[in-house]
Amino acid sequence: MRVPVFFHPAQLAFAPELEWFGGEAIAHPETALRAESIVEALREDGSFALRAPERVPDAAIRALHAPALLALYDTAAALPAGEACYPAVFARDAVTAPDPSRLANAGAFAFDTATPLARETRDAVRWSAACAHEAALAVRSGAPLAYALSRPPGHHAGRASFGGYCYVNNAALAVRALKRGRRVAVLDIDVHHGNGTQALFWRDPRVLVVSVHEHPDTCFPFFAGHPSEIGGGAGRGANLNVTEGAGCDGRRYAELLDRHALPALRAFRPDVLVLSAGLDTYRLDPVGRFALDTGDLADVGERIGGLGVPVVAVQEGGYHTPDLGINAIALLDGIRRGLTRAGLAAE
Ligand code: SP5
Ligand code: ZN
Repeated sequence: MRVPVFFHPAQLAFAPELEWFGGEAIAHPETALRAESIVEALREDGSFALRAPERVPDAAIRALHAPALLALYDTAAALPAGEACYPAVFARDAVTAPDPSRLANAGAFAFDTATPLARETRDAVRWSAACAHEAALAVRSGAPLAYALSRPPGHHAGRASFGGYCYVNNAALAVRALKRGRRVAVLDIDVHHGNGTQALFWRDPRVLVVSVHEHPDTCFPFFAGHPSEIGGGAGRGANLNVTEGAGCDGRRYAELLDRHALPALRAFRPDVLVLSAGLDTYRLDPVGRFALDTGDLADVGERIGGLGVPVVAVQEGGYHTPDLGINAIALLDGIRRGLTRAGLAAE
């Protein structure tokens, strides 16, 4: 099977220049080059069918995110070329709702200073979301595996919040497109906790959210991702955070999957899995501090495919651009092998 892959060139138009974090400005790690290097590797490989997605219906995004957050992105789309808005004022205890037609209010929606808005942000984010939506539709129509080359990433974005380089929660959008009658589980293997996804399904017992990440005491996003966070209300027990310290290698990571993440996923008996496929667990990643190598990522993929459940893989982080292509292919090939071994005709 050639794995359907979704990507739209308009995702490349957004090119944040600087990351402003902790009083320092550095080159922004979330570059257009990330997607370009993955596209190039997938093209060369030949076992992937690359296509542009259809537009995602506005209603699908509006079902997930607050109107004011989306209005803020519309406001940013009117910025002059080359200008970026970095949230700088963070409303706390405001007595009025923030006005999203003013970019100075961006801080009322942002949870960090590293996630800028520019005129190209809204459209790039829409197409990034469209990839996830279309990959979900492909799996809904019977593909055992589909890959959304979503960029910008999404798993940090919540209902009314953006941050961590994320604006619209692509994986959550895929979940919603798959739901109707199906049991959907999310597995988030980005090195950072998927706080947006956790929050969006916090009270939902029908969507299991499992995230494996560096412990938030030492790693972004800091305010969420602790193992004590297990879901709320009817969703209590349908959220699982699996954490490890910096330096976690492939062997230890496999243990985390085998002992914690995979048993929880199996027990939930999902009909379909949405994989938040961050590649920033890689040993050379400039943002993450885990130590997986390319072979480990293939092994992680094989373990995930071994669940025997169709997979919608949605790209999240991963910033060591030179190796992103081989790492994405390693992960996807691993998933394909695992699915085949589990009896799903994926090869
Ligand atoms: C989707 C995703 O992986 N988002 C990660 C956001 C992490 N942002 C916090 C980064 C803090 C410091 N960045 C410095 C990296 C340069 N070496
Ligand atoms: Zn990450």
